[in-house]
Amino acid sequence: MIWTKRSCDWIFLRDWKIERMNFTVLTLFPEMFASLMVGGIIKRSVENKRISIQTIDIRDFASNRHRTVDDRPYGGGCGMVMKPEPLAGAIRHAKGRHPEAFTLLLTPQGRLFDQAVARELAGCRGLILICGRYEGVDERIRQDLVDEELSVGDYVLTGGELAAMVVIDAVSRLLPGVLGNEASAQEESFSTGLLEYPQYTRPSSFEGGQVPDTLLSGDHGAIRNWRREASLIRTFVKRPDLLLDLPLTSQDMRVLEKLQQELQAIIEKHSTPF
Ligand code: 4GY
Repeated sequence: MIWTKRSCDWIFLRDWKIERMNFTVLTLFPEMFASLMVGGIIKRSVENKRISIQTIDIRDFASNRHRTVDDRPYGGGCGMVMKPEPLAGAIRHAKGRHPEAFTLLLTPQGRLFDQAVARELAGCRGLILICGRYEGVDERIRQDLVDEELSVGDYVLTGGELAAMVVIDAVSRLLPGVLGNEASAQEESFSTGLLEYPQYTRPSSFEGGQVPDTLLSGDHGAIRNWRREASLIRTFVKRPDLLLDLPLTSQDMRVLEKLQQELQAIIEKHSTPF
């Protein structure tokens, strides 16, 4: 077991034996994934063997001498569709190497990817990420060879590659040993659902902007309260939808009730005709 000291509590992290998470990406543009190795936490995690990222070029599974991977859509219409045979070959190859992996197709039609989905996927033994191009992939591929379709947002990209990188990045930082500070992913899960509180570093005065006194006070209890309240109010102002299905503490409720009373007083003052 790994135990870590956070504030005054010992927190259980997870089993000592940390296994590596494998991401296998199926793409027509494997070179795009080299960007993950330019620097930062993902590069370090690959080097430290916490994760591995393998790319498979779908074109390597094309059979004709032109290495064709696309074809015209049945029924007509503009654009091209990804042929099923090369994709099926590539997916079966990936599954053969990682039989325990979960297979995802990146598409705007998929389930919306969020932090909860990232946490779910971080529990998988491995992920196979299929990146489409052109107008999409032959329907029979999703039916037969894909476990789940996933969307990183309601917009259309030119291919699934950037979406796959979003998934790799967000899932990786939840894996044990990936973030430098072991407690940070854990810490986050305590405040799940709220937006982050404002962060400051030195100097305490910058171009007329002051760091809030509480943060300079050294009073850790007061700092914790300030941050929770700042997160709560920030979430209320920027993303009130997030507050609807969140476990709020009684102290959170007091903050919101005070806010409600103040708003009520303002509204009443301005709506009194006399
Ligand atoms: N949004 N979330 C997305 C996307 C591009 C044509 C199929 C998204 O995940 N993927 O926009 N993908 C399309 C491009 C083929 C994928």
